[in-house]
Amino acid sequence: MNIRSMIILILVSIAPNAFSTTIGFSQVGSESGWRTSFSESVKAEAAKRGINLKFSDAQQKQENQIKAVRSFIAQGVDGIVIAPVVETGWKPVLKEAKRARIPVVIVDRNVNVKNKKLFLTRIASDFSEEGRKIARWLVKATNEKCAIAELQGTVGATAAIDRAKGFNEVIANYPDVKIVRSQTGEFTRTKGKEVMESFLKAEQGGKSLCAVWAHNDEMALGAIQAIKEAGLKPAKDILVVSVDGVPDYFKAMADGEANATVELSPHLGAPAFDAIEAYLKGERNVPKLISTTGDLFTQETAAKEYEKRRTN
Ligand code: GZL
Repeated sequence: MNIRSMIILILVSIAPNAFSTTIGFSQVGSESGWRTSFSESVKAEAAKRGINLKFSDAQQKQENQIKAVRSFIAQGVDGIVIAPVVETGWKPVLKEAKRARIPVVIVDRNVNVKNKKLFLTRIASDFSEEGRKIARWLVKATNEKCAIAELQGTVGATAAIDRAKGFNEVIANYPDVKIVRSQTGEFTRTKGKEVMESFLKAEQGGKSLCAVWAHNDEMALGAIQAIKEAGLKPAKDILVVSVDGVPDYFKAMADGEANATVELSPHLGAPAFDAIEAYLKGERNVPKLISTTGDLFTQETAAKEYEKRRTN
């Protein structure tokens, strides 16, 4: 081994991070099982690639995300990944990253900026298509007649906006399929249960409800609890449909307490890191959207699918 290789070897052993790619990741929080899986998947992928990952949990607050991104810029990271909590308010900090010549990848929810050059690409599911898929299943399952209670996701979040858009686009063709109650459950189980309790009270103890449509499994699992505590059978007296495909929800479907979900892949780290690594190697033709839309799952295959996904 020559002197130069020995010096590099010694330097890498003393300061390994100095030679690996450093990426800052601003994550929304840990509000749902899906979000936790997403964070774990990104951290595992970074470790597999030897990426020095700086992870920031914003606890669902955009101001924390913006602070984290500014800190990544100040540290001179090689790339930034943002999972934006809401769509608006991103232009200033994205311009700062652009000025610092740091590539930014948006994952999952979107940012509402006119200048698409402010980020490298976005890796996400087509949330509207998720809404359309679940609406088509519900219309068929109820012979085109259903009074629906809707648990919306976080106000201003792309997933909430677009899932509602897709769902409503389909049910608009069926006059007897209607949303009769709608409120945000903030994508959490606790709030989902609380809001479902209020819906049940307002709808003759749930007797006038045909289904609950939750923008994510976490809220649906809270709604299932509320339906059971009201003395009704979830997935029978009141159908339960949702999005995410987390293991707990597959278990609920296998137990006959939920009806359907559209799976949302939490594995967004690999395509995000691919895009940044390609950019750092000089690639400039990264597509503006890399789509990861999932399939619809129902009770028929839930037990088998749960076995594949359960962690313990
Ligand atoms: C959708 C994502 C949503 C999940 C929820 O891609 O933004 O955020 O559906 C999570 O579980 O809170």
